[in-house]
Amino acid sequence: MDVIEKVEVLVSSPSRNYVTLRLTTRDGIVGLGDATVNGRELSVAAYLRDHVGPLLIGRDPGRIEDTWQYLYRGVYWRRGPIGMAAIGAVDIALWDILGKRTGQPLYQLFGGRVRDRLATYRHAFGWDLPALLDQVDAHREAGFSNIRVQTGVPELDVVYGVTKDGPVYEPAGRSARPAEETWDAEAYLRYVPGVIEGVREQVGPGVNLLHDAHHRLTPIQAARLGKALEPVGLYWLEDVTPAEDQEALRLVRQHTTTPLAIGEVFNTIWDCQYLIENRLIDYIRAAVVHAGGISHIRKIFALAEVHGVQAAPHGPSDVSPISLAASIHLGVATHNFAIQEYMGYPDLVHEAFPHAWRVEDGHLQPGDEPGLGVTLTEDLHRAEDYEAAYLPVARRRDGTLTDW
Ligand code: CS2
Ligand code: MG
Repeated sequence: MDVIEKVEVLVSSPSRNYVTLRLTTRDGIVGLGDATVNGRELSVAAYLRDHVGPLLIGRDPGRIEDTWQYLYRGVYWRRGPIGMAAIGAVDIALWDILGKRTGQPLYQLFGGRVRDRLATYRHAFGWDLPALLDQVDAHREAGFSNIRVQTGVPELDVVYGVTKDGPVYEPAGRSARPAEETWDAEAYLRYVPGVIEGVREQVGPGVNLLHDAHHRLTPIQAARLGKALEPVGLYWLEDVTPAEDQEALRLVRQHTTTPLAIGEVFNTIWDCQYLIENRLIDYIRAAVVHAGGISHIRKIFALAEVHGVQAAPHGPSDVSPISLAASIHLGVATHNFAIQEYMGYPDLVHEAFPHAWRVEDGHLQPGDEPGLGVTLTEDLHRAEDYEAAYLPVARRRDGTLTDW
């Protein structure tokens, strides 16, 4: 029996912060896991270094499910983003080791392909309609037919997910404290439906359009938005209300046939259970890293399958190419996996995590390397490059803090 011999937690910043777990076995097999929680990187790193790592030494890397149960059920303090990302990283790394040991790409170990290629969606944003259309056109020219559209709001100075100038966007800004932004849901509701209608008019019916509201509306505002966007025929409307008020989505659903997606902040199947069993959503957006790794997210997808809900995991720049690899392998091998978000990465991130997965004809492919098919470029993972970076905080016009 092989055993886990070395546990390394790498905090690095090849242009943005990541936490990577590297397990090495006595036989010399290396498994990689992603443990990045945007804006809380050092907490997961400490959880892994101080509490999880020492427990892994000497364990059989082939006991993937038992290790998951040990790290989850064996601990009094369960759930939560930090602990679950740590468990997720271990689980992803153990699957990577299994793939390498057997010489198989992970999708083969999940039962083989159920589809030839995996649909993906890209991000387009612009402060106004012409700027947004430029990015939509660029994605279409590159062969993508699923596009998330986000726009500025003239009555506001900043809008999360949109820049006023420049085609590049990163959700977390480097600074010692989060930036503070002003948010006005009514101003947003007055403006955004018209812009998205403008995009639809321009692109015609053949392009799937998505939109993300980042948990910032009240239930009835969300219902209004869903209804207003019905003529556009959105692929989905994402995160309309705060994710913990799950009953809110019943109200939204009673008013609109616009498909609903939520779950990028969910950590376990129990966070998803109510929404899935009550069919209050159409797409579940949990990410492999944040929802306890491959073993656990497969159970979420299976529960979703029973209830006609489709899988569509989170895939922003803060989910590392390791997690994205795991998601793509699952994506080609899971029947109810609808689409994978691919926000894209700065060039340096691709260099820091050389990967077999690739974009091809507007779709994603996992590649055929054993395991995840991701390696690390050692000298781009330097601890000293880490710098605190935070998502912004939003307040209403009267100064009241608003939701994420
Ligand atoms: C967004 C993300 O990709 C998405 O759907 O909601 O940009 C999200 O805000 C960040 O990943 C937060 O870390
Ligand atoms: Mg989102």
